[in-house]
Amino acid sequence: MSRAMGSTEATMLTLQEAADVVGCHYQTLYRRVRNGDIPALVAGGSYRIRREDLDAWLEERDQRAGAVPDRGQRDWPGQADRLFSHLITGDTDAARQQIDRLLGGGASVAEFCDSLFGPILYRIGDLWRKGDLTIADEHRASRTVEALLERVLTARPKPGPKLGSVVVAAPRGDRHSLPGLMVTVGLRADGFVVHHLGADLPSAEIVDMARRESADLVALSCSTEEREGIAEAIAAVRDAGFPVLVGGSGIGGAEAIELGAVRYGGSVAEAQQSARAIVRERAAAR
Ligand code: B12
Repeated sequence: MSRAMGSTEATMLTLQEAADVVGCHYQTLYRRVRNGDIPALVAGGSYRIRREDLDAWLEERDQRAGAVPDRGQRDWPGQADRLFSHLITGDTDAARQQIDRLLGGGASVAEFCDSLFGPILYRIGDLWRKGDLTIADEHRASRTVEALLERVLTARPKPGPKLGSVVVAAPRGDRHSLPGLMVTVGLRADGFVVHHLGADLPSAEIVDMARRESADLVALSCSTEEREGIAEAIAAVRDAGFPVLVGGSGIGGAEAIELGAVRYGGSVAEAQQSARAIVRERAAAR
């Protein structure tokens, strides 16, 4: 595995830049340097870390923690099998350690959602439907996924100017908040300010929040076959002048567009692409 990038080999990083690469807090990285774990130089009164020293330390750390292959070569089905069993046995420590190793290996927020948490929740849903898992099993696993998502988000901050403001919700009658949370985490990691309203939200509340926060778009998640809530929410948000991005396992692209959405996305990666495109299109139209 190779994390070192040829063009950045001679790059000197500040502690904050190095913390961003590692995906940890500044203070954590500072402690590593003070302990002598990561080699650093002092320049102009502050620490500087050579990118190649940081890469070497990361590689060594990953090997100690259990090999995590590079992006693109990662065995997501194998990772999903492992995390599934931690979630089903309630082993939250093992789940957290697995996530931390993947974070150290550079996995993106979209990969976590689309290749790991999403497929596991689908599997849990199927087993639950067949009666092989209880509601309590599902609730425990869902709650752990929520906590792991927070962990992933904290480790992937996106400093700098914000791309825009988004309101995310599941409409009235839809109690699935997790898909919206995944989209929220994905968009925040991409640099959006996101106002996540959770599930079962009346349309008027969604519109009101979009107005108060001068949203650039509203992202609605739909996980059920029930159509009243989503149809009403799309119409209300669109009539109030906000572009609507729709996604989720309960609805397809053609139907979402027919109901008035400007775009549809089937994954967190597509949510990120679509949100960026909507913001660009709005800026160009002004
Ligand atoms: C957890 C869960 C619950 C939890 C929700 C907890 C929570 N905090 O969210 C609770 C217990 C509340 C629940 C309740 C019910 N549930 Co439920 N639930 C699930 C389960 C297991 C996981 C949902 C989830 O988080 N999936 C993972 C996400 C990440 O996948 P996703 O939604 O496809 O999202 C991905 C993409 O679609 C995309 N995306 C999602 N949203 C958006 C939005 C935008 C804008 C974009 C661009 C992209 C995008 O990104 C995501 C990441 O890749 C699913 C199983 C499944 N197949 O999903 C059933 C499931 C959704 N539930 C189902 C059912 C039937 C119910 C109940 C009716 C059961 C009952 N008899 O009471 C109730 C009530 C539903 C209601 N009125 O809302 C069915 C829905 C069938 C259908 N099409 O109608 C499913 C599919 C289970 C099944 N196999 O039958 N559920």
